Amino acid sequence: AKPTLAVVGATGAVGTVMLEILSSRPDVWGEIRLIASARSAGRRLRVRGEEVEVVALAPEAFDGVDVAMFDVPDEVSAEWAPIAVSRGAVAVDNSGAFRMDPQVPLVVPECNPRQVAERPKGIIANPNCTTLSMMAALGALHREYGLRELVVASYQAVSGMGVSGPERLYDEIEAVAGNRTLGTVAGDVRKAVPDLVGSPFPAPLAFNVVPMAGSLKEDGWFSEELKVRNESRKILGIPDLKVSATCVRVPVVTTHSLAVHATFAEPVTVAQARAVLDAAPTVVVLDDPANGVFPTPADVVGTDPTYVGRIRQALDFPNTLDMFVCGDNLRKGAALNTAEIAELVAAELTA
Ligand code: 2RA
Repeated sequence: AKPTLAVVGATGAVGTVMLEILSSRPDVWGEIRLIASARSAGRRLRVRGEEVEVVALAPEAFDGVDVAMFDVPDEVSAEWAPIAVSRGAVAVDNSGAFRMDPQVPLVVPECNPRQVAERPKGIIANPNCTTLSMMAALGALHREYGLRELVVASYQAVSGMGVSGPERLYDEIEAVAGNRTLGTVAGDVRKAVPDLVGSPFPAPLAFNVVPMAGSLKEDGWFSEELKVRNESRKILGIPDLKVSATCVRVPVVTTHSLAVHATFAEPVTVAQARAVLDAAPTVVVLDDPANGVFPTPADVVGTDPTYVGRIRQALDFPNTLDMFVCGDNLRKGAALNTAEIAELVAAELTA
């Protein structure tokens, strides 16, 4: 029989995209059970062309479930993924709760698919969308040239913060629309947007960029920046990879971008890098700037590949490439990668 899948957090930003993805991929699942907080229980959502009633998160909700995907806050995953496992499910978790646990694999199918089977806790973690948005491309280059150092600046979309991000950005843009003098005097945008109290952004994002993503940790680093470092090392299996990241929120609804400065053990030309990336099945090279060809979030949102453009050999750094990478943070950055991991587990369970 086909395995039973539970989607926990079915009504959230990633959960919504997950239902679209499950409706369009080859169908490996028997029952798909939708689980959410008690507040959302009873809602009916469409998946695979059928309406399915959302059930409340409870231990019994996992009975008979083979694979349970979690798209919920860290503390909810920390509590409930082990409960799902105790009821017999394999948990695929998209929160930060287990990513750095040495007994939990952190999987990107393009980089380390076999680690899906190494799950002593019955839990497999899905990376943070910022790291994940560049992993297919970096994994392919690492296999050929040996990645040694990674310096990135992110340009992160607001849907990475959940549904409150786009809601606030649309409100701010409505508030500033049509005012053709805004952005010319310090503080004018701050006055024009709705009160920041209650905003998910720490500063206005309309006509602005904000160099804060996630929460503030030690020594001035934000959690998103530390995730890029820790998770890149774990996924690529390079514990001593040198990484430095600056994560910035930009007024984009969906699709994260990264300016990547990557140093390799071996020399690598632009032509060689293009050939490697072209051969990577889930990477698309868009790199002909003379003809206006380069990736932008607005042009790739809603699609699955990792897009790479502006590939250059760094002028002053040996063995180093600079490039610009875009990936839909809700698809490959979250729901799609989780679905791909779950499908690897399903294949194993039905083998
Ligand atoms: C963000 N990477 O963009 C985070 C979401 N997990 O906020």
